Amino acid sequence: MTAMRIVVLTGAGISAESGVPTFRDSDGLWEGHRVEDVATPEAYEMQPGVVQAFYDARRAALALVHPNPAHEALARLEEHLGDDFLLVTQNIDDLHERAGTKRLIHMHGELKKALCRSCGKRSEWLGELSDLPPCPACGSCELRPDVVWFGEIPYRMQEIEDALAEADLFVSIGTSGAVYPAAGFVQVARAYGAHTLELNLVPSEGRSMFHEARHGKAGQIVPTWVE
Ligand code: BV8
Repeated sequence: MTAMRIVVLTGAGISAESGVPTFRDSDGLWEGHRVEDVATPEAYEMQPGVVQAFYDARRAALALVHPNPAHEALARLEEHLGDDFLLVTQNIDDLHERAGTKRLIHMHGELKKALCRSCGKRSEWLGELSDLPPCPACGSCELRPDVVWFGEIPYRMQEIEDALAEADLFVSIGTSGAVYPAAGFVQVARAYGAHTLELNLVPSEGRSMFHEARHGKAGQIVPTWVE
């Protein structure tokens, strides 16, 4: 019997107990803006200051937070499973990396990275977006936050779809199931015969698509599930 192949999807709820605010628990508003209105290329063109402030505030807050037992339990699971484990996160924080996760796909990008619109290269960027430097790779002044906005194509979708097709188990943790294509992964995994499990504070919008669900705080139910 080959080992169980597991694909885990995480959303903002896994970082909530670390002190990273989720998108829709604070009735989906960030300083009066809906994330769908701020996290878009149009918003970045029309009101770059608002979008830069949105990301600068979140990047600054990263320095104050730490991985919680849910992030740590997933890193232990990967140690046990090795290549039979893949973690896909919608989150742009670095808490999974800091907990030790290696086999990780940031499908919506990373807060600590900048992307060059001219040469496509990524660079580490921890400063304020209002004073982005020239691109270290090509010298152009075309850097933008390396995040996937609404209307843009998530990263590494082919790798994700290939992993979902091979998975024996798909586990969704801390996501409202409000944003596609991530919210549709459970249906893909199910179609290929995987067992599907939701671990979330409350039933998500996609709850009915999962074979099984456990509800509670990720910091408690994820370590219990992993053990
Ligand atoms: C695309 C950017 C084409 C970085 C984000 C109409 C119908 C269907 C779809 C669409 C539509 N109109 C437009 C679309 C497509 C659109 C979309 O889905 N819109 C939604 C609003 C309807 N999607 C796109 O545009 C995507 N691109 O579709 O391209 C394509 C597709 C496939 C292949 C090729 C081309 C791009 C979407 C990416 C947008 N960028 N982020 C950033 O700023 O962070 S999305 C943003 O929302 C974050 O990434 C976040 O991860 C994501 C989802 O939110 P959640 O993580 O789920 O967080 P949320 O607050 O919602 O929920 C938290 C959950 O945790 C809750 O359930 C809560 O109960 C739980 N919780 C709280 N505390 C705890 C907890 N659980 C456990 N323990 C706790 N302590």
